[in-house]
Amino acid sequence: MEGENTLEVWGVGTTRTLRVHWMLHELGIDYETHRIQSRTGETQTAEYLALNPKGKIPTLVDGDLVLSESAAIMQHLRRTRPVLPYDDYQASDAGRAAYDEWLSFILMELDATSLYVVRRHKDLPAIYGEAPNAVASSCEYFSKMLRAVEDRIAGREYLWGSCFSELDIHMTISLLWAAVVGIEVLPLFGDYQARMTERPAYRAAYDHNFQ
Ligand SMILES: N[C@@H](CCC(=O)N[C@@H](CS)C(=O)NCC(=O)O)C(=O)O
Repeated sequence: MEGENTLEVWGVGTTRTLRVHWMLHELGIDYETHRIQSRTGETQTAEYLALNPKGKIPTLVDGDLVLSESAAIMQHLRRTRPVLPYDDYQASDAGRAAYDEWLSFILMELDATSLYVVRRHKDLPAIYGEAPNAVASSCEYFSKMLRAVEDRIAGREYLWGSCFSELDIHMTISLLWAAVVGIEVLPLFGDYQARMTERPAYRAAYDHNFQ
C-alpha cells in the first residue's frame, strides 16, 4: 500500500467495520487498526466513548477529523483520496441524485428495516428479545425490495456509473448478510455478489476484519 500512515480505524469483526476496511483496501491506503469488537465492552470504555459517544464501531480518525457512521466514512475516504475518481455520470447532478437514492434505499430499506431487525431478533434474542413475526416479515420485505431494483442491476457491472464505488460495498454486504440469515436472492444478485467478492481488496479486507 502507498501513502502516509495518518489514518486510524477503530473496530473489526462486523459487517459495518468490513465496509470501511474494504473501502480502504480498494483505495490502497495504509492505516492503523484498533481491533476493538462489538458487545465485548470495548466500545464502552471511557477512552472510546470520548471518541465516539454512540459507543459503536466503526470510527475513523483522519488527522483532526473524527467520523462515525460507516457510510459517511466511506464517502469521506473516497472524496479525499483521489485514487478512485468519479466518472462523468457519478459527478453529474443526476448521478449524485441516484447515489443518494441508492444509499437511502440500501441503508434504510435493506439494512435498517430488514436485515438489522433479523439480526437483532433472530441472532441476538438475549439482548433484543424474540420476535419471530418481525423476523419473518423482515425477510419477506428484504426480498420484495430487492425485486424492485432487479431491472436496475440487470446487465450492469457496477451498481452506480461505470466504475466500482462504495455503493457496491453497501449492496454486496447486504447480500452477504442476507445469505447469512437465510434469505434467498435472485441469481442475478448472486452473480453480482460473486463478482464483487472476487475483488482482491474484498478478500484482503475480509481477512483483516475477521482474522
Ligand atoms: N450506523 C452505524 C451502525 C454501527 C453499529 O451498529 N455498530 C455495531 C456493530 S455492527 C456496534 O458497534 N455495536 C456496539 C456494541 O455492540 O458494542 C454504522 O453504519 O456505522
